[in-house]
Parts: sequence; structure tokens; C-alpha cells
Amino acid sequence: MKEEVRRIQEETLAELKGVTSLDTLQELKVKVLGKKGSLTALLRQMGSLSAEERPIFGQVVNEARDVLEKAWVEQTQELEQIALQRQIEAERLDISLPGVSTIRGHQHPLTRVIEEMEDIFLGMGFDIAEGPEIETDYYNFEALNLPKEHPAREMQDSFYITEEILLRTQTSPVQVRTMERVHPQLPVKIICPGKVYRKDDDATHSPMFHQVEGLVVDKGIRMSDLKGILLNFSRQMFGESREIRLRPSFFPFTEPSAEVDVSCMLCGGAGCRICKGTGWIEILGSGMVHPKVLENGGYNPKEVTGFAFGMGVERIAMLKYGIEDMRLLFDNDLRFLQQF
Ligand code: 2U9
Repeated sequence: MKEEVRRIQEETLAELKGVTSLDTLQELKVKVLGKKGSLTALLRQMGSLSAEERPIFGQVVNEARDVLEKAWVEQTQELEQIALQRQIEAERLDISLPGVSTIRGHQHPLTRVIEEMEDIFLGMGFDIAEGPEIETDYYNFEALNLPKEHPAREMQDSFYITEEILLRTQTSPVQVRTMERVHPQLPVKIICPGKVYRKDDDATHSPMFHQVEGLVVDKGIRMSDLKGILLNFSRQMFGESREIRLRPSFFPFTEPSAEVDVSCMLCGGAGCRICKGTGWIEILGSGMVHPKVLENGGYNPKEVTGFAFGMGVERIAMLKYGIEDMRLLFDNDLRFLQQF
């Protein structure tokens, strides 16, 4: 039986050397040392030996077990080492390779223009007010002195949702809402940037566009205050040497009303293609707030006066950057947008 133990030991050691996977190694261990293993089976036969032979045989089996256990541990470590090497090899990083740079986006030209306008007016002490794009007929028209039958509120020009609810056609309802909220507090000095909607669609009109409107209400506000603020704005926006001029106009919500031209930023006033030879470019509408509108905001027109103005952001962006077709601002074509 001792020879049998030696044979198992030698055969197993030889087999172990050829094992290349940890699973096979475990299977072999069970085959020899497991409950039904070949060495365990020999141990069970000890009963047939004499009392003198038993301890000697036990020692031989234990020695064989120790030798095999040790060989297993060594072989396991070796296979684990090989597996680790393979993994390291497979996951190797070449840190000398150049990195992949991320593409950096930037602000849309309209966002840039809106933020530039906001900065200019914040610098002159204005607050920024915002409000809903879906409005009631009252705030969009009625409160702004545009009664039901007024031609400026033609049904076909506005996006109506119901008879009383529509997409705002101007940001003026925000000013009315603000006056309602803060009165009788003075002064009111706000600009309202935001999206507005009208049924227009061509090279110079879009069904959705952006406006920045302004409103100042206080005791003793005069047209010269309006002119001063707009001259300051025009010079910061279009250049220090700009001049402005006011032409009489009409809006239902302001009286008197004026359209404002800025001296041409391209030719400096000499006359060119952009200003159509006049030297002047219209940039906004304005006026003294109509007494009825002040009243609708909760103020007494006998005690306070105010001025208001409104401009289309797309138009200003087109002038500032020389963009010929408004639709370019909404196409999201990177070949256009990357130029800014
Ligand atoms: C209140 C009172 C008065 C806002 C004003 C204009 C003149 C104006 C146009 C410019 C180009 C709209 O985008 S555009 O088509 N706007 O000409 N807007 S005065 O007047 C107000 C606003 C709010 C409470």
C-alpha cells in the first residue's frame, strides 16, 4: 500500500505540472484528496493493516498529502500570477497617446446679445422682470390700451389658444403684471427680455422672436430721461461715437410715442447699403406711458409719469453682426453658429 501512496503522489505531481487552469486544478484536488478521492480511499483501507503498520502508513499518507497540498498551493499561485499578467497586458494603457479633446460649445448669438443688453441696463440701475409666454387677452392687449376692436390686435396676427388666451405678442404684459404687483412702490425700473409670438415668417420676421422692453415709472419722469437712457444704451451697444434721433410715431400704449434711430454703425452716418443711404438705422420704439396704462398698473397718472421702450433682439443681433436673413438665427446650422 505504501507503493500505492507513492504512485498516487508521483502521478498527481506529474499531472499537476501540466494543469493550465484554476478550475482543472480544483477538479484534480477533489479527485485525489476529496471525500471520494484516491488518497482518501487508501486511508480508509488502514483497517486491514496490523497495529504496528497503521501509524507508519498513516505517516506516509500524511507526508504525501503535505507534499501534494504544497504543490497545489504553488501551482495555484503560479496560475494566478499568469492570469494577472494576462489581465495587465490586456488592460495596458498607452499614456503617450494624444488625448481626445472635447468639443466646446459657446453661447448662441441671440443669448449673447440679450445678456449684453441685460448687463447694460443692470449697469443703469434696472431690474430684470420675467413673466408667462402664454397670456390672457387682458394683460396682452386690454391693459395696454388696446381695446377689443383695435386694429393692432388682429386675430390673424396672433396665436390664439382660446378666445381669451394667446401666446404673448410682446413682453409688455410683464410690465403690467410688475406694476400691479409692486404699486404704489416707486420707482419701477425694469427691463423684460423674452420670447414673443406673431404670425409672421420671412427673411426679416419669425413666428417666434425675442424682445427686450423697458419701463421706468416715477414722479417727474420726462421724455429727456428716456432719451438719455436710450443714448447711453446705444453707445454701449453700438459704439461710443453713436448718436440717436427720435421720430414721432404712434403706439396705443404710449403718448407721445417715438421711433428711435441710431447713427449707422457701418458708415458712421455718411450713408451706405445698410442704412440705405440715410445714415440712420431704426432700432426701437418708445414713448411716455399712456395714462390709462399707468392706471391699469395701479398708479395715479396725475402723480407719476413713465417712459417705455421696446426692441426686437433679432434685429439688433442682425445689425450688430451683419446677418442678412433672420432665419439663420433659428436654423441651428453649426457652419453659421461657429462664426460667433
Ligand atoms: C407698458 C407700457 C408701454 C413698450 C413699447 C414699443 C414702443 C415698440 C416694438 C419694437 C420692435 C416691438 O419687437 S418689436 O416689433 N416695440 O415699438 N414698445 S413702446 O411700451 C410699453 C410697454 C409696457 C406697461
